[in-house]
Amino acid sequence: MWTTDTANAFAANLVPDDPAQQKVLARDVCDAGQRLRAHFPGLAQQIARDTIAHVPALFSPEAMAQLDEHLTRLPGLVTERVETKEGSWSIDLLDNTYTPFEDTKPQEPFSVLSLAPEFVEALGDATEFTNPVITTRRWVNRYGIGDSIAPHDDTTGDFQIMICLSAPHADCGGELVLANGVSVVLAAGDLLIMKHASVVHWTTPIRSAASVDRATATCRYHVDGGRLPRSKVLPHTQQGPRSRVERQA
Ligand SMILES: O=C(O)CCC(=O)C(=O)O
Repeated sequence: MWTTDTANAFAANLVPDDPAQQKVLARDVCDAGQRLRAHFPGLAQQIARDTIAHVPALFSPEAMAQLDEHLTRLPGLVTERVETKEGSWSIDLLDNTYTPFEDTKPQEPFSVLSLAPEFVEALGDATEFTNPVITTRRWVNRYGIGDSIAPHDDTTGDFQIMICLSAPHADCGGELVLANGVSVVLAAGDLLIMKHASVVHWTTPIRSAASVDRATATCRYHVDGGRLPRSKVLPHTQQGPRSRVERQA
């Protein structure tokens, strides 16, 4: 799923000055790739049924903490704060340039993994997109206490992944809820594959008891002939309540 070259590039990018740590991280990525490959037939079925597929504990929480810290310290990082009545969160823009896929050079470790051709090809197969990926967009969503992403329908992009970098305990909010009745609580190290473009989705607010913020690194893939930019925010009143507890009441 990830070649040795990709795994080495990830590690070299994350800890350039620590060859011993690079070896450990590169081996972890290769192992994760092998486990992921074994899961793929089942993941394709999950996506067809639920529009998303969840791979718990693909990476170690320790590696994710390192990656998270690395991504927050990227030079020149641009952060957008989105404040709406229905939800507020922050977006660290990793690459918003919509450069053609074949010309996109990963500038940080998350992009090394998410742009690896072998991985992108497997994602295309699992989500049943036969046209080639022509461009991507990458960012990190960050949710502090009280934050949540407002209900929205991704009107752009064809498939997407999220790697959870950090998440509070499952009791502390941050659940991703889809209007098709599917929901998922991510933990640091989990991978989510999404073909949910037409499904409204949101997250539940992070509770004050949370000891860490929630952060999800995202890569959205656009295929040839697919859907290019723009996404709209919808009111909770239209698309469902903010929290699962309220939803069940
Ligand atoms: O962080 C999440 O779980 C959801 C992110 C999301 O819905 C999006 O970026 O469109």
